[in-house]
Amino acid sequence: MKSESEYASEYGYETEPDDDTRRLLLRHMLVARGIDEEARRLQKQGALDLWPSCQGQEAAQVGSALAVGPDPTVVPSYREHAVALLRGVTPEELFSQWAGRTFCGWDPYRLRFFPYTMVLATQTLHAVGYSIGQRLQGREDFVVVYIGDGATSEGDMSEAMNLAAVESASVLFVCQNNGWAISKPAEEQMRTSVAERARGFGIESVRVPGSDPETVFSACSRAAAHIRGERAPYLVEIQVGRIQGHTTSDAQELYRSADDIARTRAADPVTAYAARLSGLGLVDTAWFDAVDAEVRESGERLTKEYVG
Ligand SMILES: Cc1ncc(C[n+]2csc(CCOP(=O)(O)OP(=O)(O)O)c2C)c(N)n1
Ligand SMILES: [Mg+2]
Repeated sequence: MKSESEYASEYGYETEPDDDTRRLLLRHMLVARGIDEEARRLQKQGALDLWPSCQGQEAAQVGSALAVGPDPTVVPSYREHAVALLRGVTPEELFSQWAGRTFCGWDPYRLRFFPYTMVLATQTLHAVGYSIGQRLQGREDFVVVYIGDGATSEGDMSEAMNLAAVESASVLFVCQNNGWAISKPAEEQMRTSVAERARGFGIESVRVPGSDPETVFSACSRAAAHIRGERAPYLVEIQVGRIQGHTTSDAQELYRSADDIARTRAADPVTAYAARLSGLGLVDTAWFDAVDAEVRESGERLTKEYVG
């Protein structure tokens, strides 16, 4: 069997991001953070019904989405706003669902980004079925499905992993383990890592920290090369921190220690990566100002639309 790096070179994958990709990683992380903040503000003003923040999970989402590129179909859960924006969903399209204006908001066929699902883990079966269907139609690209740690406790996830393994479906499972299912800590939900559980089903897997987008990018690039080379599923478990509560209506300080929340905020992947690329001289003040201006313009547009 070939090594993952052999697959990577055969399929033209970069497993280490170059400098342009590094800037792109940071840019998408900053945009996602800015749009997330705008959504939280609008929800507090009653313009959105609910908002599950992705703050703290930007490195995991942007690193994985950039690594797999634009071709695979992405099947999200409900918190993958950074992936949505990267795939070309506009902030307006993204917010319209959370304002109750539409069931989806974007064109899932054109963007190859499925509608969000609120029913935990159902999307894993949709993803495996879609992948098998694609293969039957002679279309071979793979499917990326996102899932949270808590949702892996649903039977659907076990069925999906087993089906993917026996059918050798080209599916990349990306589990963002933020340590919480609303107020239930992950360590009270499982005795092994999600990555280890996947191996029990016969799926190759890896567990990586989600604090650095480059680590995630490399892991997912290798996973993508493996899936394309072996025509078999793969699971990447990414350990992330949840900076905000479960949604805007959750008061996490009621069940989470102040120390734990402070530690997660201090390890913010967006500020850490911004500092790192600045330190390397890859971005400067003018670069940050341009990204800020773009985010501010979107924010003003959205405020005008929703608040007037
Ligand atoms: C089938 C089902 N059961 C319960 C819920 C209620 N619920 C919504 S989110 C959630 C926790 C999910 O946690 P996790 O999968 O870790 O995702 P996270 O919100 O942390 O990203 C629960 C129990 C649901 N939406 N669907
Ligand atoms: Mg969780």
